[in-house]
Amino acid sequence: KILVIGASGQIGVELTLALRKIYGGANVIAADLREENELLKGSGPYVSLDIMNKEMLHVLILRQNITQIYLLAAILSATGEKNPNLAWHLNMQGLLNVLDIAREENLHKVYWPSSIAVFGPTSPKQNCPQQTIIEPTTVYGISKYAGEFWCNYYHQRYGVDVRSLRYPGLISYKSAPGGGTTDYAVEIYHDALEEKHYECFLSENTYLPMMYMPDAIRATIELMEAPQEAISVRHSYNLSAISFSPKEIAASIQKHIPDFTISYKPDSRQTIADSWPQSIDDSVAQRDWNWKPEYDLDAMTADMLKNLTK
Ligand code: VAH
Repeated sequence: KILVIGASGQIGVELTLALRKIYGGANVIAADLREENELLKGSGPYVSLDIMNKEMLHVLILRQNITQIYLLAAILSATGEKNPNLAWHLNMQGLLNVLDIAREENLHKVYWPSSIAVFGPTSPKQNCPQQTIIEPTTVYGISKYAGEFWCNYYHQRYGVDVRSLRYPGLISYKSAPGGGTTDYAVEIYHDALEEKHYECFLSENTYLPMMYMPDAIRATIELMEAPQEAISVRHSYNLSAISFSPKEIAASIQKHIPDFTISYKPDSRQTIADSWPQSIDDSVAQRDWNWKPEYDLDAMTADMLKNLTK
């Protein structure tokens, strides 16, 4: 059975629904500290879980015959800068709790997301490679990079089959984003429909690596279903789809809502965004497990506006 930790979050909701479609609702246990997301209700079992309580997690895994864990619980970049100690503690100890139980109970597989936030101002801005200078400048990025080394360690030393992707900014309509710097690219669609105006907290030419959630969910499942021998990266795979700026996503929206306007009022998140690469080289993921994105900016905009209008 599969356990999804952080199942009520932006990625968790969609990943839980996708896994339940493949493996059956009863075989995917959704867990979160928060209450069950509306979209999950009725689709399978839901349990309350504090990832920091290792004993409770261990009992849950034994009681529910869990063989795979997807750990999505984390504090993201913007929130993390407001609570550095909590972000480090939760992001790090949560992963170590899962990895140690996976080793002890010999679980089949573990999935844990990293992020393009591991890269810092000294990493190449364009086509940032899988291996390069990596000096994160946010607590979130530090915790994700440290986590990558722990994943590699548990694989090398104990044979834990833990797999990871460095997600770009993710855009979705099913559930709200969780306090990241890329959240503007979700808010803008909601405001375009409700106010026909969006005040953006990043400057107009802030290019960032982004991806539509359906692509991110498919990448996760394709990685987890790839044969072990195909996986050459046990830290975390670079993953790429689209890069755009607030100015470009606004133009994409204006093709559907001509009188939509945008204004810019950069805040502290601008510094975080400026520390990240503008585009990512994911040629290793393409080579190892045939990664290929499907949504470009205009296709994402059309699908977001269609589904948010419903
Ligand atoms: C964040 N959405 O903004 C996350 C993601 C690359 C960005 O890690 O923190």
